Amino acid sequence: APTVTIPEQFNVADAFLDRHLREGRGDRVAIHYEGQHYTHAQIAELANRVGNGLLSLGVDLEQRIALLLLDSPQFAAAFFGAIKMGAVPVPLNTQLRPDDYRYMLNDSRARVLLIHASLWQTFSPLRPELPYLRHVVIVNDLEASVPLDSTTHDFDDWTAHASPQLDLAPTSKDDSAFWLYSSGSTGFPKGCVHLQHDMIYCTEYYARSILEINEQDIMLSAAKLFFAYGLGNGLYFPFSVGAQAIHYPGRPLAATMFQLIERYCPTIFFGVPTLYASMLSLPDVARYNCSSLRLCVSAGEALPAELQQRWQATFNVPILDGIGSTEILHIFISNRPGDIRPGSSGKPVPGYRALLVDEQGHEVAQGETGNLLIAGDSIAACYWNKHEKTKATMHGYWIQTGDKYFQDSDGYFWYAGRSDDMLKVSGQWVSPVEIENTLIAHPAVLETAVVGAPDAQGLIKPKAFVVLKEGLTPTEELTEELKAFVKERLAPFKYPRTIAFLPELPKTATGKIQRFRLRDTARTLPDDSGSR
Ligand code: 3UK
Repeated sequence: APTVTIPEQFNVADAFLDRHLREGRGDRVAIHYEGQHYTHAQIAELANRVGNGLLSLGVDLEQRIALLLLDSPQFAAAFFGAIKMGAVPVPLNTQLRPDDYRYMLNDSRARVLLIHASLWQTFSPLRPELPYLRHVVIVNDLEASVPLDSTTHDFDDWTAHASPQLDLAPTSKDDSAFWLYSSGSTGFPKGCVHLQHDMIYCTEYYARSILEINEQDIMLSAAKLFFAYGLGNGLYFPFSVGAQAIHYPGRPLAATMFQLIERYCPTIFFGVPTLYASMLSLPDVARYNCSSLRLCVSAGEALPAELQQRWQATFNVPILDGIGSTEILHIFISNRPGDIRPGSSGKPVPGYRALLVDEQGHEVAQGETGNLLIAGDSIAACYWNKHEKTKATMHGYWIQTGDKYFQDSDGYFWYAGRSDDMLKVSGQWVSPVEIENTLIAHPAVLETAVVGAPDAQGLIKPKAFVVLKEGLTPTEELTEELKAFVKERLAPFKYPRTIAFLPELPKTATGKIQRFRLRDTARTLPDDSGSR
């Protein structure tokens, strides 16, 4: 395994931008985007302009810059340009609701927001409720034609008026570099504070050691750049070696992914299990030409063995399943090319230590299931302004992942569920409690409990058990109405895919809902069972 030594004074933007210019890679393509391409020199210059633009707005070291951007060259330039001038970019999930944005913008106290025009409608009513936000910069304003003023700027004008030359801010290797928000089962999302050295660590130990990325690679990530997974795949992995990324601003649908693969010939494709399943279920799937791919990667939730085997048999390219987290930044246990155990997460990535412990913190015997702790130097420094959650999760060198695992006799790690109630749905966190709190607001609902239920492919989807108020009977229309009710109020990926009506919920003597009994019910009974 490589050893990574990083100098005390260090700004990671140098490693990802200026180094390629010094080493003669400036004219190589960095990003393919909607039929255009941008070289490493062009992105480095645009990043400098963004950095100078931020300086001109009065942004200082350590101040947060929120990004509500689609995958694009502007995202790349904004992220690296902010880091280069010493500010701290905070990419936000573009699929969330105004309440989520109000919280994250005020919690981070972002001074500037860079937002894509297509998201303006969602954001603009919030602006009076954001006391820390001073400026908004709109990418693609032609689309929204937002009236500009002294605090509302158009990205193209703003960068055109900024100098293309920018000095690196003299940050240390342990300064904050960027944050990513991660949601939990209850309470607000937590800002994971990542440091200047974290991306280098993931690049050296995972991307170089396991994927063997190099400047010949062309990377396509279905996972968006605002996820920790996508940020590595589509941004700092390719920029760490002067390789190429394909950025796609739209929804990562199965057929679209195949079109992008055939059009741009990527060498590595990154997806989540739900996407691989829907790609494989397209009619006549073997007709798609995937011969450019040397590797595929899956993360976000466990990849069922059957999917990995069917993909390998269809396209003759392996999928490497690996587990990562927003806190640890990227993948820390992974299968390897030529060493895949289908259904498992593989073995610890060099640079990371894994430990399985019981509730008392003692290491479990080989083969026993335990709570997974990880040590490694890409772990977030803390959750921003959440001291209790930080202490409960991060213990010195070790972090509690919240996952249960066991190790087989050959050393492969097998996922065995969460220790909280959180669900991973299509690679995104869904909180059952949040869905329950939404459903209970519907006038027909007396009580509800949401659990994860596996679909035909073995992938988990949220399922709601609902007790209706006196005198109401379950109907097909009501089922659809309840789904729509949740969809309107929460981010669209959070709605319950199935709803089962029960006369009452199973409870303990003290009145606590017995979720484990509902989970078993979800596993053994068909979807429409349980109607009274
Ligand atoms: C679950 C997995 C089984 C697990 C992520 C790659 O998913 C990422 O980050 P998140 O913060 O979620 C972390 C949690 O998701 N999980 C992720 N991958 C797997 N479970 N098998 C897997 N392969 O519960 C973990 O704690 O959204 C993935 C790279 C960077 C990431 N941040």
